[in-house]
Order: sequence, then C-alpha cells, then structure tokens
Amino acid sequence: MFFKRFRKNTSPEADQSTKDDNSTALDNVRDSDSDAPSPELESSPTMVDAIPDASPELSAEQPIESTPEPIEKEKPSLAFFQRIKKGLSRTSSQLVEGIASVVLGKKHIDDELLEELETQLLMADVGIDATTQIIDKLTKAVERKQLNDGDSLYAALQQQLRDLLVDTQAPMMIQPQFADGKKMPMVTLVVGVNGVGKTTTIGKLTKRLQNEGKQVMLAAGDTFRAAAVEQLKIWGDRNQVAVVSQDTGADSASVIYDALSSAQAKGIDVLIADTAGRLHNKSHLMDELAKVKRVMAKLDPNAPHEVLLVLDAGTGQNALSQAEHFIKAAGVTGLVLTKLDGTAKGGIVFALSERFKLPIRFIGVGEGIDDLQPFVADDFVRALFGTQNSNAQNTTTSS
Ligand SMILES: Nc1nc2c(ncn2[C@@H]2O[C@H](COP(=O)(O)OP(=O)(O)OP(=O)(O)O)[C@@H](O)[C@H]2O)c(=O)[nH]1
Ligand SMILES: [Mg+2]
Repeated sequence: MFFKRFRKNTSPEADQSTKDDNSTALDNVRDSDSDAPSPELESSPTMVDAIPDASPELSAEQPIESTPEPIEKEKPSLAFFQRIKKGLSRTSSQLVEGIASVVLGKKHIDDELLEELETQLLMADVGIDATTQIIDKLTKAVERKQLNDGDSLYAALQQQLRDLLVDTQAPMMIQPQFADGKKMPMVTLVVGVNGVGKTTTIGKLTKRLQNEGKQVMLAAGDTFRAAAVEQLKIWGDRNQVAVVSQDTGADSASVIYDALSSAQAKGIDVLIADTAGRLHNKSHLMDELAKVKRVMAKLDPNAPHEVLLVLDAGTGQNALSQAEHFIKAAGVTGLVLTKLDGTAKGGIVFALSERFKLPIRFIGVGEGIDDLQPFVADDFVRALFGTQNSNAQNTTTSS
C-alpha cells in the first residue's frame, strides 16, 4: 500500500539536546555506588530554606485521607481551553491547516488524497507508527464505504487521533502514603535531558498542588549547575515552600535523602525532587538516577511514587529515544510534554502515546506559572482542530 513506502525508522536520531556538555563534570561529582545513606551522603551541609510551619492538620500523627485525588478537579473554563488552544497554535497550523486544505471539500477519497494526508501527519511529527495505524484504519473505512468524502474523512481522522490518546489520559493522583501507621510524603522525582523544562515544571506543579491544598517541599537534586539551586529557590520563594539543598557539587542522592527525611518529619504531602539534566544515552549518568532511587528507598521502600519524565515537544522524534532510555533507567511513571507553544511538532504527543502508552500527566503551553495544564485527550484534539463546542465546559480531567 502507498503508505508502506515510508520506511519505519525507530533508531535514535542524532541527539538534539544542546546543553549536553556536563558528562565529564558530572562524573567528577559522582559518589560511590553504595546503597546505604553512607557517610558521604551526609557530608555536605544541608540547607532548608523558607519552610513554612506544618499546619496542625498536616501533622504526622493525624489520620490520613484514604482516597487518592486527581490533581485537577476543576472543570475546564473557556480560559483554560483558550490557553491550550493558543499554546497549540503552531502545531495546529502545521497539522490541521495542512490537513484541512488537503481534505476538506473533496468529493471523493482516493489513494492520492490519503497519501497527502499521510504526508501531513508525518510532517507534524505524528511519527511513522502512529501515522501508519491511522491511515490503515481510514483506508479500511474508505474500502467499506463508511467514508465517502473529504469532510467525513476529516471527522474520522479526529476520532482516530482521539483514540490514539485514550490510554495516555490519566491525571497525576495525589496518593496518601503510609508507613508504620504514619503519613509519608508522596515523592515525585523529575527527570529528563538538559533544558527540557524540569525545574520550570516543578515550579508550576508546586503552585498547582498548593491550589489543591497540598503541603509541598522541594529538593534541589540538581547539584551540578551552579545556578540550578538558585533557580529552584526562586520557585520556592514564589510559591512559599521549603527548598532543601546543599552546595553545588554535592551528591544528588544525599540532598534528596535529606529532603525526604525532613519531609517525613514535617508531615509534608508531596516532595518534588529536581535532578540534573543528563544525556539519555550516557549510561553512567543514567545510573545515577538509579542510585537516587535506591537511596530514597532507605526511608520509604515505595519512594519515589511518581517519576515524571519531562520532554521538550520541540525535539520531535528524538523525544521517543529519550523516553526509551529514561523508562529503562528510571522507571518513568508519567510524562510531561513542555514547550508545545513553541513548536509545530506537537504531533509527537501521538507518537509517544502510540509507542509507550504511558500517562501524559501535563502539557506545558508557555513559560508562565499557569501554563502547565493537565493532559485531557479530548481537549487536546479539539484545541488542535479549533473545534471547541459546548461540551468543553463539561469535560473533567478525572479518568
Ligand atoms: N515556551 C515555553 N518555555 C518553557 C516551557 N517550559 C519550560 N520552558 C523554558 O525552558 C527553559 C529551560 O527550562 P528549565 O526549567 O530550566 O529546564 P531544565 O530541564 O530544568 O534544564 P536543566 O536544569 O539545565 O537540565 C526556560 O527558559 C523555561 O522558561 C513551556 O512549556 N513553554
Ligand atoms: Mg533544571
């Protein structure tokens, strides 16, 4: 069939990450691979900035609510929808305007039309696997005479895109944790290559969690870059939450261990740990993440409860390769796709979804503190196609 001529190419492309020169320096700050919170984990002084007093109702002795809550309960407002729509405008003009010009108004569907549609999907980084799947289904529907003209093809395509995303819609759940009858913080580890938006995402997520009434603490686990701790502290100040840190060059696992210990003592709801950006194909750097996880488990065998992989949507197909490596090394439980506002390659959402079927917890559609939005498949597709209707007001993010 015509679409078979597009060769399947799943090999990692040349790495597009630009800030990738930290491997040697990170090597220098690596500690031994010891599992235990060994002396070197305790060696640097730990600073805890701006800890607000834990409120009485957050005390570790209090009984804990038992029902997990989705992080976002509000119904999307028009502003919410418009923000996503605006953020997706570049992808929308690449993908949807291209498709609309090719498909809409056509009286007949022939191979040539389907081939043009396929090209448009590939150009927007929907990826070969997802594109093949979509075109395959549409071709069968045409053969069965279920689709007769361009307009019906356009509608069916939107449904196919929605179907591809169904498995990935699962909001981040704030799950109360317990050990020995005591409340434990839900630990979220944030990982990804350099510059994808990890720290910014943490800042935005903190605000979102606070709006849900959660007590949050941050761990400055990026001990590599001198400015990294400061950057996290700025977000801490902005949100008025404690940031646990050590000096640049300290052991990341040590910082996160101290932070978890402090968060447990204070009855914090959610501890979010930042990490240094690292190249996904450098195995020794990826091993450091495994060490961070092992050290955390000394304090809570179930921590981290969430490992968020942050991916820059603008890296296109390279995001697939990053995801593959981080899933192996860090046990990723959810994705955050950032910078959807700055790229025409937002079709990567479909490629990721088709390949990994991992929950996409959030999408980043701008640099502002409110520009992190829970991922809702239906909203995403409607925002992309600019087809908001009255249903938008009734869509919730709960799975
Ligand atoms: N337009 C846009 N910019 C974003 C978004 N998310 C993050 N950024 C920007 O991306 C840049 C890098 O963000 P950081 O949060 O520092 O990225 P990082 O992954 O922590 O980087 P390293 O710590 O160096 O690995 C910053 O200028 C952010 O403002 C987004 O959703 N949209
Ligand atoms: Mg950072």
